[in-house]
Amino acid sequence: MSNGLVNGSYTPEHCNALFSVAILVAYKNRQSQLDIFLPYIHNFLRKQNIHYRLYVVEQQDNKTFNKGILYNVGAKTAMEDHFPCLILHDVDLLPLDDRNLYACANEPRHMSASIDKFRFMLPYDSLLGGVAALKSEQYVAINGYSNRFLGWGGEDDDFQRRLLPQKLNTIRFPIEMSRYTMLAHPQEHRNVDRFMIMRENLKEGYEKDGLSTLPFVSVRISHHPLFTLVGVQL
Ligand code: BGN
Repeated sequence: MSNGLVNGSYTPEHCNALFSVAILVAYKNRQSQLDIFLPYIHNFLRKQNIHYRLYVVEQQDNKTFNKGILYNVGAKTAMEDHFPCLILHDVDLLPLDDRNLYACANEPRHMSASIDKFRFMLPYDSLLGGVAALKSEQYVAINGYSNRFLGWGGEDDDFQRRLLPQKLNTIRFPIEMSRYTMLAHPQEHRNVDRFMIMRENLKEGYEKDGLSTLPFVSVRISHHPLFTLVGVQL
């Protein structure tokens, strides 16, 4: 293909890429955002001279959105494809600074610290939601995402709390390099159970809920020029 993309995968032509990265977008029913996100992110990423593959992990049922299950399925798929680095990416966030390299560091990195919606300020220090990069081995070590959160809120904070027992810290690039714009959308319905689930998981330990306890879901992989579609039915 003339733009060098197959299945959402890109390899730079004129150099050997230093980084090999799987970008996972947990997605449900936001076609208008995906239509903006896909061309934008490919144009952004191809300037970075990295090898990457974009996976859209789509929840294809009428149940409430479960971002954690989608990320766990996406991470498994990317690891089967031997990607050592995962970038977990909201579909409504567009990076604004070319220096924000889409790659993994030694510690998990929160990439979207500065979003226009929050007036380019970090809302709270432990935030890891939005866009985050971590090594596949780190994702496995923290047992991935919780499978228990439905709808909006808390799942990313639960994910952040999983780092500490593994002696991992969140790192960030300087704030000016971490800028994003957020595509407008109506506020999602907040999950009223989120505080309870976070408390229970903290108390009971993260090995009981996550990648290792992923419930059975139907997964269907198909290939499109701009992305690999991982269709999931809960
Ligand atoms: C927080 C949400 C996150 C969300 C950020 C940014 C909760 C749990 C509270 C204990 N956390 O408030 O999920 O990513 O806002 O919007 O609701």
